[in-house]
Amino acid sequence: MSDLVTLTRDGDIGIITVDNPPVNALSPGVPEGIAAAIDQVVADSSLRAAVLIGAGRTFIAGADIKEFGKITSGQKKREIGLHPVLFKIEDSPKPVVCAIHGTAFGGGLEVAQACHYRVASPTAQVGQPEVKLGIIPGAAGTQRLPRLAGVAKAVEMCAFGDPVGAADALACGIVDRIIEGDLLAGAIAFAAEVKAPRKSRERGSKLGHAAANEPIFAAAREQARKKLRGKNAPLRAIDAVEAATKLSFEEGIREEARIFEECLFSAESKAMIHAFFGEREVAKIPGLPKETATLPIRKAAVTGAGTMGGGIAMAYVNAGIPVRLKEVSEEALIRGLSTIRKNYDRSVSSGRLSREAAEQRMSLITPSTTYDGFEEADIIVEAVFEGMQLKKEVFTELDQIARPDAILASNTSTLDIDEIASATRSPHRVIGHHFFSPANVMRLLEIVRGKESSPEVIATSMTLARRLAKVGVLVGNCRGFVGNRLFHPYRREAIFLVEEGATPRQIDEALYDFGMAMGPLATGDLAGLDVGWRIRKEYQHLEKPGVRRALIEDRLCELGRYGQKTKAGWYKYDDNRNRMDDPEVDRIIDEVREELRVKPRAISNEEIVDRILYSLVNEGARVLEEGIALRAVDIDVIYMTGYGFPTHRGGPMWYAASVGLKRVYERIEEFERQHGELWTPAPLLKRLAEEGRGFDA
Ligand code: T1G
Ligand code: NAD
Repeated sequence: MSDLVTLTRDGDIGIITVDNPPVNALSPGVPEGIAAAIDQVVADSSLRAAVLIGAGRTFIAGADIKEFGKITSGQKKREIGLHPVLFKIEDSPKPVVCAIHGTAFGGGLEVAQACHYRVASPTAQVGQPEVKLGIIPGAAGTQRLPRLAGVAKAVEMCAFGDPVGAADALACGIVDRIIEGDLLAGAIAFAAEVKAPRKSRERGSKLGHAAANEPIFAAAREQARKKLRGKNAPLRAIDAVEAATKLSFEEGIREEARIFEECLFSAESKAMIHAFFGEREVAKIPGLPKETATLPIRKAAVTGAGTMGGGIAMAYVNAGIPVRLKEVSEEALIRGLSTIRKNYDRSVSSGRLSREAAEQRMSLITPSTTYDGFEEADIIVEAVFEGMQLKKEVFTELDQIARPDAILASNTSTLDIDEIASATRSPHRVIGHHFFSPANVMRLLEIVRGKESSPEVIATSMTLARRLAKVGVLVGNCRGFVGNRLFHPYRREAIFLVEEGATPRQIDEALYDFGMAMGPLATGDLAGLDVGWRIRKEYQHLEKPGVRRALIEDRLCELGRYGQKTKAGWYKYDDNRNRMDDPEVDRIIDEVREELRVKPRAISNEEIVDRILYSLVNEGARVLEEGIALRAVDIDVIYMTGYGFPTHRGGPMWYAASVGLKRVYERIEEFERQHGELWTPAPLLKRLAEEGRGFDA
């Protein structure tokens, strides 16, 4: 037996413990260890049953995802998988009880399903999240789960991949008992009670019949196409569960294996596995030791309760951290609070939150028009209008009021963090915390280090991001940091393409079809076109004379068309924020084209996607070169968690590498010949294209 799996005993019950930190993944040696332990239990006449449990913080969290890359790159042959050990467990003549705490995910839940009984701690979660990696369950999860939990539940779990809590798992038949208190003791007691094994694969009563199942599969496919647009694995997972209702168990697992293999070698899966590890990689900061001290964050304060300030306050109280929320006037405060209230009411009415929880969170917000109580805060986040002078005034005030060890964070989208910090006596505690709209929803937190930001303030910010259920990405200080700096050429090219002949709807639909959550122009309307307009005016003096500038959006703002907040921007909006084409915009576009003496031309969607994405990638190569972004994967994570870039495309830099940097470089050179110096290729991109390498390789 490997040292990853041990067998001990309690009376006549064998205890099989999987101990493969950090998450007991089914790495090489673990399945073999479990199989050996089962053999020993079966052979040992003094043992009448066994309990399978995980050591540490969780049960088995799935197959070892790191092994997949080795298989798809041909480094390692795909073995026969988990089936032999699962059959060994299921065919054991002695009952095997699985004890679940933490997470039983993917292959972990499939191992649990092969056990004869499952007990769980009240906080345990079970799930088949494989589709979040662009694959489907590959160890009979799509075959045993419908037999245990019914077809509808199995489809929901396998196609959407979200975890299920212990109580729900008990209700639908996945778990047989919830164990309060000591899980191992409860599992041993349960094992002592059960008389005989019970094979999940032979429990066909919940498989239903074709007529009843048809509408379940149809509804799931429709929902998957809508909610997981562009992703193939969810649809294939539904196919596999459907196979379970039509084929024998043996035929079903063969069909599942065929689909699994097809998905595993797909670009979608490689991109989503890149995204999975990427979200973990960005938390590792070269040169910032793991043991760097972090400051306790028990109380927070926010200045400005506008679009962002309100959402930031919600992010804090959602994490249980009380917030003081300051505005300039009662009127502005009431406006900010009512937006927060509306957001919570929406969560309650959609069932995502209980009324009680909503009230509890609202009670953690202390509204104010003064800085009273700010001296108690461990962190103060500034979210006032985007203007350097105002920000510096506010930071000078905060520097006077705040406790000397409190962190001062700015939510600026573009402004120089070092200049803001220069308005204080303690720049070491100033840092950028750039949330994304809506701040209580978007997962990204771009953490902008100033040249004086201390290691403790950086480490605290990275840890705090996790606590706020955000993905913290550390970036350097420059105009627009990483996200918005790359977003600038991304949106600029979109507007140029309109000036040259495309319509706003064509632009947005081309990027939407590519997989973006929303097109670049509609996104502008959502965030507020005035934010970008203020920034362009703030930096006008830095613009290189003679270099082409996008005009239409400034024209829209000059007419007060700020987007959704004014019900008119690139589109017009009804009270329910439904987007409609606006002939007034067409008139403005024609007017600008005339001024520019541009004869509109037909533009292909391929050119639209290439120009808009490659302008971003080119700028991405520059921020990498400058060290503003630590790794290309950081840029990918920023765009997938903050800008609606599709995870099945892996992020802009991964996407470019999957197209081939040589091809991307040649296309950019082409655009440079057509459109001039705005398309000068980044030296890094040129070098990597010539060397035939990827970004982080
Ligand atoms: N394989 C390899 N490494 C893993 C891993 C896995 N399954 N899960 C986590 N890690 C690493 C992770 O990269 C990080 O490493 C460390 O563990 C801690 O993770 C046959 C084919 C379990 C909820 O999709 O959802 O089974 O950065 O920071 O926030 O059908 O990890 O420290 O070096 O995320 O407490 C299906 C994936 C696999 C679950 C814990 N299973 N994991 O969250 O810690 S496919 C999954 C998670 C499969 C079968 C198929 C989470 C977690 P490092 P962490 P956490
Ligand atoms: P907003 O106009 O919606 O809100 C700004 C609020 O600040 C207003 O309610 C105003 O009354 C208040 N305010 C102004 N001066 C103040 C002061 N001295 N003390 C307290 N409150 C004051 O703007 P917003 O969109 O929330 O942007 C706020 C900041 O967040 C800006 O720096 C912006 O660049 C940044 N940001 C915006 C977005 C976005 O999508 N809107 C995204 C990320 C970052």
